[in-house]
Amino acid sequence: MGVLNVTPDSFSDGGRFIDPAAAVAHGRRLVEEGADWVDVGGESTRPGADPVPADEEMRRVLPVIEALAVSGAQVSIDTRKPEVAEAAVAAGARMINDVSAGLADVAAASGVAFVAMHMRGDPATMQAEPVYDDVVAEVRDFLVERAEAARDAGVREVWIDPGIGFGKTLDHNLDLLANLDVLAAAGFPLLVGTSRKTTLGRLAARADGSDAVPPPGDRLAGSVATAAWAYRCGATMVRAHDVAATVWAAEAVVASAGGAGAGSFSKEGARWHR
Ligand code: PMM
Repeated sequence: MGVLNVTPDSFSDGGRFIDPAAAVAHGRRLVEEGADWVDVGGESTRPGADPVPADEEMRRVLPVIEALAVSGAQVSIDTRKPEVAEAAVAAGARMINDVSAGLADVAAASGVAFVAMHMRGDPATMQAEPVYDDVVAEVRDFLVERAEAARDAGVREVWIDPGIGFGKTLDHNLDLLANLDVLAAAGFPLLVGTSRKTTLGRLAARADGSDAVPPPGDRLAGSVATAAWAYRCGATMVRAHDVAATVWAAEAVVASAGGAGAGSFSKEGARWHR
C-alpha cells in the first residue's frame, strides 16, 4: 500500500502533493513501483495535527481519487469522516482505511473493503502518556472486536492494523512489532505501517550512538527493515512511502524464506504463495 498524502502538514510528505497533478503523478508512480493500493489521505494524523473540515478534506482528495481510479489504480481513502469516505467511494475508492476504526457501516453500505486500525485517543492528544497493561493483548482484542463487528455488518474484506505510533510509546511500538505473529493469527489479514515513523528515527539514533533523530525522509533503512520483518511475521500488506524499495525487500524476504521455487510474492493480492 503506497502512501499519498494530499495535505500541507503530514509528518513526512506534507506539502509535496497538495497540487492535484503532482499527487496523481505520484500515485501512478507508486503503482508502477509495485503498490497494489494507493492510500489517499487529506487530513494529517500526525501527533498534535489540527483537524481538517470535511469539505476541505474532500476538496483535496476527490479529484486525485477520481483520476487515479480512472487510470486503473486501486485506491483506498484514509479518513475518519463518514461523509468523506462516502464521497471517496463515489469517486472510485475501493477501500476505507480508517485510523479510528469507526466507519465499518459506511464500508458495508458501499460494498468496499475496510481497514480497522488501533489508535488510543485522537491525533491531538494520543501521545500524551499512553498507558497499557498489556499492549499486545489490548490492541488485538480491540481489533478483533471491531473487525468482527465489521464482518457482521456485511463488510466482505476486513483488515486489521495495530496503528504503530498512534497513542503508543517507543516500547509499546516495539512490543507490537515483536508480537506481530499474534496479530497475524487473529483471523483477519494484517496491515502494518511503520514507514518513516518516529519509532524508527529513535532506533536510528540508538544505532549510531547519538541522540540525533534523523528526519522522516532519512528513515528508509528502518522502514524497509521493519516492512520485511512484518511480512516475515505474517503481515499480508505494509503501508509504505518508498514502494520500490519495500517491494524489493518483500521479494527478498520471500526468497530467503523458501526460494523462488518454494514460494513467491504476488503483487496482485499481496500474499505469500507456497
Ligand atoms: N499511519 C499513518 C496514516 N494512516 N493508516 C493505517 N492503516 N496504518 C498506519 O500505520 C497509518 C495510517 C501516518 O503516516 P503518514 O502521515 O505518513 O500517512
